[in-house]
Amino acid sequence: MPDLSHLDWPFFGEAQRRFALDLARWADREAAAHIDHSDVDRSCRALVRALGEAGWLKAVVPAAYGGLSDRLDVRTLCLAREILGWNDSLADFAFAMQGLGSGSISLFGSDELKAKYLPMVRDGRQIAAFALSEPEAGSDTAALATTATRDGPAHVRLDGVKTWISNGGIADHYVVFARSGEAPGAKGLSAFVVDADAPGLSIAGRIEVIAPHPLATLRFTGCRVPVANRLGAPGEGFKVAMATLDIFRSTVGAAALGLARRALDEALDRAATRRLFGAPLADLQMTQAALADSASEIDAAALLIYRAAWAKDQGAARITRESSIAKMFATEMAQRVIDRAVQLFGGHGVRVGSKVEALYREIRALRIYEGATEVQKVIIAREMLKARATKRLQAAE
Ligand code: COS
Repeated sequence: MPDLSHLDWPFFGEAQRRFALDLARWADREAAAHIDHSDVDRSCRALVRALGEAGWLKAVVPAAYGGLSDRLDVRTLCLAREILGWNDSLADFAFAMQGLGSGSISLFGSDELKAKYLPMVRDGRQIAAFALSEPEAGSDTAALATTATRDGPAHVRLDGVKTWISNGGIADHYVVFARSGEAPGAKGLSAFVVDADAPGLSIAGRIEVIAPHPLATLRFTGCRVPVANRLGAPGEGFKVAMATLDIFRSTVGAAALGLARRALDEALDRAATRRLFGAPLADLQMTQAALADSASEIDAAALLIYRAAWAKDQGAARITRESSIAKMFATEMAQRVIDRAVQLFGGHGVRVGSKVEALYREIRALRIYEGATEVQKVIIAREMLKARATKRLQAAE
């Protein structure tokens, strides 16, 4: 089990503490039985089903649809990803995608869409996905080119290509962002829920990555979607994407935190048990420095993540700056912590099949997806500059 002593921090209430402890025990007992890293499709299907049946996916939907709390509780989402990430990154992936692929529905969907999709997502009977990135629009969301054209009174036609879509190929629905043309750039996008079996939607290819998980390129060719499947108002798609990412970026930081904690646990075991120069590795001050640096950075990241999550749960309209800081710091920190752990393991650290070798591959994508570190820097700086400009304007009035 991971160290959960931070549950004593004042960020958490009794419900979150209980959820975290119960989930950690469940993951310890149950998760491994569903995971085979050489067959990620089957594993992810099995994990989603198991997480749903055990009730953990209640954390990704609001209470009105069988969830745990009235609004998505970001601290609970973060705790879940931290704990599952510590356990196995595929378990974290399966949980996280149910959240990201349904978060926009919870936040912006009509009552009908929520009633149709959220209970199935919660029970693990519907695999969810989020389709934003395109071959020519990854970091620059406002440049996306997939089009949504009106097709009769009640439908739109989607045409274009989406890529790097997690759960692509196994998802039952995709939340798709497309250019609906109300205005240029960010003001002319809309979001739609598209069922995986919609005519005109096909899997153009699967993508292999260094830490395998279901990932694909999707092609939309005259894919007909009911207008009623739109999330939010016409032209509001950019806001739908950003508001969803505001929540889930903190949770990416939490997953990185889980991977880092696991690396530190592995490093501590190694330092305490490996002997060299006639003494435990842990007696060398260079080892102690590595362990101390990792522990300090882990605590700092945890404080940033749960600060962002807590702020949203207290009712903050936006946590753009806080969640970007948390995501950037935690993912970069985890890469450093895992790298130190690999170093302490020596040759065993790069041996295929060792835990730290897997962590070394698994952490890398977290510094890129849901906004690369460089994008987070842009967002953080802009938020500060915007705040300064607003303050000056108010002072001048
Ligand atoms: N919540 C709600 N609204 C938001 C928002 C947020 N977090 N962020 C921006 N908006 C609003 C803005 O307020 C603005 O509306 P107004 O003009 O009415 O104020 C509008 O959306 C456009 O915002 P902005 O001018 O910042 O748009 P940009 O195109 O300049 O955005 C960034 C640039 C980098 C911020 C954006 O493209 C981004 O986050 N990119 C990364 C996307 C990503 O994570 N990709 C990975 C794929 S997902 S796995």
